[in-house]
Amino acid sequence: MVAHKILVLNGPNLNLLGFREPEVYGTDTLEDIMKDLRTNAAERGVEIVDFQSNVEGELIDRLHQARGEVAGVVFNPGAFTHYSIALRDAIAGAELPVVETHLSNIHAREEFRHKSVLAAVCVGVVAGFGRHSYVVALDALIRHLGLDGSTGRG
Ligand code: CA2
Repeated sequence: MVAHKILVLNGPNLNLLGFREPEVYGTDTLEDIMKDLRTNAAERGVEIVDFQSNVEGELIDRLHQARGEVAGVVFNPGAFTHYSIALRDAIAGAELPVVETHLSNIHAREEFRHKSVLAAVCVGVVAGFGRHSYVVALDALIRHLGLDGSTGRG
């Protein structure tokens, strides 16, 4: 395992960021967000690998592949958050710390978004800070893993 490598995984429709519904999701593209995150991570000695897919099975395959490849995962599962038991099983099986991450505050939105079927198998959840959610999630994961020189979980 390469200890200082973190996977940032993005689920369905996140490839549309910056192009549609800017009033909900802002004007930054996913590439803008990933570029900033890569710079932020590099300053802390961490390498980011990222992957986006609209296909549930591809996200599952990427989680399987991540085992032994990265130290942890920042994951915005998009709408799969609310109903994908298959992704929940993949996260549990990956035996990696995963931080569920959302741009929007899912609890302040439609009721069907309040429920996450993934949160219970993640180490934590960050939601509601727009693009900064990814930075907060990355920071929390780095600290959780003790990559910042701390002892881990806090
Ligand atoms: O707030 C988040 O990050 C979400 O994971 C975003 C998902 C949504 O289904 C979750 O409930 C919360 C949506 C992904 C982005 O979808 C777009 C749709 C149209 C235009 C731009 C993005």
